[in-house]
Amino acid sequence: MKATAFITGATSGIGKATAQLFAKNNIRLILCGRRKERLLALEKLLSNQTEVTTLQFDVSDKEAVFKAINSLPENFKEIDILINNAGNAHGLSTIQDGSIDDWEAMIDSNVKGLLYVSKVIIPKMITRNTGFIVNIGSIAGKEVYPNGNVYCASKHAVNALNKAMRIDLNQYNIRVSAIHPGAVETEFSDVRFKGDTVKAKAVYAGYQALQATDIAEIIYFVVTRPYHVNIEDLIVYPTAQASATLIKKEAH
Ligand code: NDP
Ligand code: 8X3
Repeated sequence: MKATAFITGATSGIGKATAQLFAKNNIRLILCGRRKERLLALEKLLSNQTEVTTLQFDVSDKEAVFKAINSLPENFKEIDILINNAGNAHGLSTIQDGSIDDWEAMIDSNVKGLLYVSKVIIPKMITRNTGFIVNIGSIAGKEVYPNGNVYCASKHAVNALNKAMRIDLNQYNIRVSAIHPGAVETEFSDVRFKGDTVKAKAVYAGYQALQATDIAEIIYFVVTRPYHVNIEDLIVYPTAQASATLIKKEAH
């Protein structure tokens, strides 16, 4: 039977690459994000491979999340796979210098947004006694690095919620997995550095960073294991990376 996947943060990076790979493999898609034009362009691109619908909402807007998901057309209501991917870092500062607006943006999207989306979709999975939730964490959810404070805290929360979901949903045959990437070359650093492209580019200079497609392939592998197999937690680094803060870079 054809599976249906709900992907948050599908307009860019890891979410977009996952949507493209899922479409190629005939998975029905619900694509979410705030940028409507990108959603529509992706829908157009992938519609010749699979059925696609889009939902434009901000994950941190509780009412918008509930309204959007409850408005899904009948043929998209049975969600088999939820990819909780939407999120970003905002800023890179010491705790004493950090911006409260940045802190709130990270907690509201990376933690509360993930919870809101899950809160709507999990009951539907429970009713059907089946489902798969993939939470996109980060190495920042396993380690804390200088100036990463609140982003790291938000991803530590994702790590905890991933474990909590697996425990609480165990009795309903719902699989729960987390993937924790190291450095992936996406729009992530453009957002973190608020459009400062010099700083953003420097993050990925001097080594081969992971690409969004690398993570998409791993997500696809995880969700296509036989039903009795649950890959519960994966850290994925570029080869040049050995910890959150240690990346072997060539001089350039
Ligand atoms: P991108 O910036 O390329 O993509 C982020 C996606 O999240 C976009 O589609 C964006 O869509 C969506 N998004 C962000 N905030 C919101 C919001 N408030 N409401 C709805 N959608 C939102 O970054 P990545 O692809 O790299 O990031 C994807 C996930 O991977 C994030 O959770 C990130 O923390 C995590 N990650 C990234 C790593 C990296 O090095 N790149 C490493 C480890 C984890 P839109 O703007 O259209 O709303
Ligand atoms: C993104 C990777 O190391 O910048 O989550 O936190 S890192």
